[in-house]
Amino acid sequence: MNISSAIFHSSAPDLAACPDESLPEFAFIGRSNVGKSSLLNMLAGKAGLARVSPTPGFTKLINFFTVDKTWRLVDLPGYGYAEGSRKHVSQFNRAAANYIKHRPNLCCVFLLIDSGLEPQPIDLEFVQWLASHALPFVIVFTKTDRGTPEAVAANIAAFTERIAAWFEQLPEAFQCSSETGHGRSELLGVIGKIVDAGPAVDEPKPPTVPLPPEIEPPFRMQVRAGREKNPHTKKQLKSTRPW
Ligand SMILES: Nc1nc2c(ncn2[C@@H]2O[C@H](COP(=O)(O)OP(=O)(O)OP(=O)(O)O)[C@@H](O)[C@H]2O)c(=O)[nH]1
Ligand SMILES: [Mg+2]
Repeated sequence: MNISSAIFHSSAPDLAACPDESLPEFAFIGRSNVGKSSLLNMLAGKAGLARVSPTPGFTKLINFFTVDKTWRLVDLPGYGYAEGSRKHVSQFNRAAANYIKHRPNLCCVFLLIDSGLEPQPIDLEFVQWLASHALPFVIVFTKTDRGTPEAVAANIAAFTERIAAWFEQLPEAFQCSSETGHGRSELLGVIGKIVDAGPAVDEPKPPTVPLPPEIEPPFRMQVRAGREKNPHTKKQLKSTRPW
């Protein structure tokens, strides 16, 4: 899949403020700092499209980017970063969760997992939440340029083993590095297949073991309080912001 254009569309503080539902969307979720915004830029082939920062909890809005005028990449705020008042935390958690659960044109969630770390409880919990809601997702192990191939392989194997019991068929998994471009064509292949087929996707297989009925991801998804300087729009959204 070749990309000719990728442009910022808009930012939304909650589901109600999201743009029209006319285009298929592909969203990035994962722990803060796992590399969501970097991966989005790498896939779009445009450095600086989404803002990247070494500071965890940087992306706080739902950011939409239109690609080739036909589909969208969606950068979501991460989870797992503990700072900020509970009010801010809960409001934004709900926005990300609502987007994932209720956005009708969301075709696939890319769940990013840091390949440099052993399985993290919060990531496992998030997989469980996605599975329990039968939400279609693929796993992307990020930052493969950082660790040795042996360490990356060991972490991926350990993660896969931990989640295996929850699925009849494991979600597709990919490895990528936004530094080297590793994994780009594979992930664009996933998107291209869905875009070409139209918005409908196959129903995911139900989990094979009983899962807690309603684990809400707000469990620990947290964002930092304080203003986000939105680099994409000159006009800032005002009253509905959770901070
Ligand atoms: N070496 C390496 N560093 C990466 C890679 N991807 C991201 N990073 C770095 O990791 C840090 C976080 O990247 P972001 O893309 O901002 O992460 P994020 O998941 O969007 O973070 P939040 O918006 O805070 O949730 C930045 O310093 C990036 O340069 C990668 O593939 N390899
Ligand atoms: Mg980000």
